[in-house]
Amino acid sequence: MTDDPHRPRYHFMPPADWMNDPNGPIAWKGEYHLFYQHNPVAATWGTMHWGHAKSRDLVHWEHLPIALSPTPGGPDKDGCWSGCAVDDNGVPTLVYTGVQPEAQCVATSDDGLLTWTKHPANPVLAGPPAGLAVTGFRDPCVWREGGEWRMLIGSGLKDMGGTALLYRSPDLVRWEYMNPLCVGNQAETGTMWECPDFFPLGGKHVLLISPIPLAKTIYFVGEYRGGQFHPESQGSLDDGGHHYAAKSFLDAKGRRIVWGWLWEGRSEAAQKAAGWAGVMSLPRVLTLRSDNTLEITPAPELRALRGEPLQSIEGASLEIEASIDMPAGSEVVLSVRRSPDRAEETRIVCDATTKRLSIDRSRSSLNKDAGHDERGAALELPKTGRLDLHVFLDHSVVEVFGNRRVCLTSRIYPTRPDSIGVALSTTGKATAQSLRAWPLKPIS
Ligand code: DQQ
Repeated sequence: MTDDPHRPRYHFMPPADWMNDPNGPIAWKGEYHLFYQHNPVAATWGTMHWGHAKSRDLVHWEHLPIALSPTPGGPDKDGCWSGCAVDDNGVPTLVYTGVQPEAQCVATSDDGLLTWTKHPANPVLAGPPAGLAVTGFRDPCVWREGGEWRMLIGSGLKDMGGTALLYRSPDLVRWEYMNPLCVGNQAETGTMWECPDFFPLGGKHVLLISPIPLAKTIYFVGEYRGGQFHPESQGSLDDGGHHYAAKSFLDAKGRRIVWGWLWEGRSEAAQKAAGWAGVMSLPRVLTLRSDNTLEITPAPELRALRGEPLQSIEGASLEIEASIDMPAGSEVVLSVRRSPDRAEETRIVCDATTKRLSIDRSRSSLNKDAGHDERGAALELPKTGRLDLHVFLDHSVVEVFGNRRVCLTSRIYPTRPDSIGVALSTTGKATAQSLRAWPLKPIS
């Protein structure tokens, strides 16, 4: 696989086969542990296990044995689906969804998170509250509150909209239903909220959800009072069309760090032929801005991957930072993975007139099997007109951060070995104030 031109070099992924959602990130005794939805026998979604890796710096990872596998005849016989990890008074504990039917299960470790014992009372929560017509019941998010545990389960109320059901427990085993944390309007935020993630940030609370059928992670910022969440603003964690099921944790420095699953943008046949599918996004640090939106920045630890700054910028594994002044009427195009004749190129475009940042894959690959769409999001430039673009290229992954507000992550599969060019062009009175780039080192 080291010769595979599309396999990322510095994004986390399993050694082989399939990965989807990040699960249960947790800081434990000076190390970070990350679990993930994993099919260890094929590069396609299948019976779910929890893969496992650990890191000291959020960047370099050591693969560990699979943490959870389905138990024949058990409540997770058809798969160990997404969930979280908590510290239960010194005992590392995973809370996850067993299928089928969807039911919540618990597992603990007494050897430093290496092997896991499933609780004899599993499923600790066998099904949704009686009488509630729900569209799903999965992906527990657990935290400590007022001397008790609280848990959210991703769900939806039939004919109404997505929701997250709130529970309480003294011991992670006996759960009592409280109420829906909040309920969305299905015309706007879908019929079922997968992978809810809920945490305090900057004096407010943030709820992340991955709504069916919107296929992206939405965030709400609001007030959490009396077991109810009152959203005050809403945004997208990423609008590139390839980032889903985001899961966060609080690191040892008190930072809120989030990962998302980057799905492939090519056919299942191509995934099988490659022998792998699914990549983890870079770790992103979330902070709250005074306007109730999230500031999203790549974790500064990633700077450890930088080689010497490039004088002549080209490559498939790069970090690029560009600061551009964009007066009214101007446009900037950063073209990456570009062949000399431009038969292949991926265009990152900021238009000061339409106030939009976008990523255009219409010519990303000569291979018709690869995705060719254009995705974007509104980006209101500050009064200064300054655009700060931060771009990470890692073979088939492109992650774009615009003014630390808008993220666009996409997947590209250029076919030509000379599709490594980078070019910055401006129209109108836009001026590039700086353009810097580094080759990034592989993590394994
Ligand atoms: N993936 C998991 C589910 C979750 C979905 C199954 C989101 O638990 O709802 O692999 O991608």
